[in-house]
Amino acid sequence: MYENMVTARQYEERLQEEYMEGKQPAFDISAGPIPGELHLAAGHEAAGAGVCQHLRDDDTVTAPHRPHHIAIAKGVDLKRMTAEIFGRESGLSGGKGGHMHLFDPAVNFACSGIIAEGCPPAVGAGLAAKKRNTDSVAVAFLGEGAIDQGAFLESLNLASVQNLPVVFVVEDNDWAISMPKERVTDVENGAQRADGFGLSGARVDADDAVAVFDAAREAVGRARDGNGPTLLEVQVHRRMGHFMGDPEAYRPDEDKDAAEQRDSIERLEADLRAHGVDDETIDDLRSRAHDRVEEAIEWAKDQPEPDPDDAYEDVFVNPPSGVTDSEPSAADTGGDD
Ligand SMILES: Cc1ncc(C[n+]2csc(CCOP(=O)(O)OP(=O)(O)O)c2C)c(N)n1
Ligand SMILES: [Mg+2]
Repeated sequence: MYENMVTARQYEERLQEEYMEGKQPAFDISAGPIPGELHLAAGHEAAGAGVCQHLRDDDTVTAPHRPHHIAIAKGVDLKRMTAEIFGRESGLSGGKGGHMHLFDPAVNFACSGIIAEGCPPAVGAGLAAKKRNTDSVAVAFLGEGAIDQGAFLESLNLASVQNLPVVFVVEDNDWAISMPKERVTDVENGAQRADGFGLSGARVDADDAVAVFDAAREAVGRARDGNGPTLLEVQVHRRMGHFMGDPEAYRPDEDKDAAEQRDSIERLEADLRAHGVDDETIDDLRSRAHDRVEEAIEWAKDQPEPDPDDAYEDVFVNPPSGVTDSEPSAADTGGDD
């Protein structure tokens, strides 16, 4: 878990450097080697690592717009993920998805920029696992800003009534862009939502990665044993702006300072040391993470850009046989008048 979390943090620190190239002095979001938005997950790492530690490749994970720590913990190919973020041809989706739309069927991972969008597909994956009589599970990660979304609430209900092997993991970082949680949701503990849908609910603090691990073991175990879904809310901290370039004028300094002071990586490191893990082992894990990150970034930057002629490839599904590209007939458009 520690290696996973350090990899995610170091990876994002490097992405941040690459991202800022060419974007200053006035922030130009379209400039540089990574054009477009970039949402970093520093402060969320324990949620991804603690949950995914219990998952196998055949388990499904859907993640939101802040996906890197979860993708890394799920075992998404770091090189191809990086190439995707840099918009290169060898990226997971040929460079057409970017950082919010990573998709890796090898480990059943997908994410989306539409909040709560991952919930229904996770329920679908849970239903498929049940119908196929496998013990695979599905986990949907979402932010606390998405817990009033219909897609989430309907998914809770369906997973519960059908007793599906699904775990919903809400990463509560207290903010949805510039909107503080208490202004939009009238429950302090989002896991209470579980009561209204008849599933198990629990809330843990991600400052303590081991507590996340323990809660996730129970939730994933319940799903794998056929005992139904769980809603797990994990308190995390947003150490950065909502996205790179966010001036965070709305955010009190104390809130940001508090987020920076509670670091789950430092806490886990202290726990490991207290359990006798020595400096050499910690250094080894950190340098393995460092080398992996550097290798992925160097590899990705060396990959070719996509051919502009392929811009429309893989954007829509191929039309079913019998459907052609010809002009619609008068009948299709409702007649001549
Ligand atoms: C359906 C939908 N509505 C609005 C948005 C715009 N949007 C992007 S991120 C975000 C806030 C998300 O907050 P939260 O779910 O708490 O995740 P966090 O960014 O804090 O990790 C919103 C409203 C969106 N992507 N999708
Ligand atoms: Mg949030």
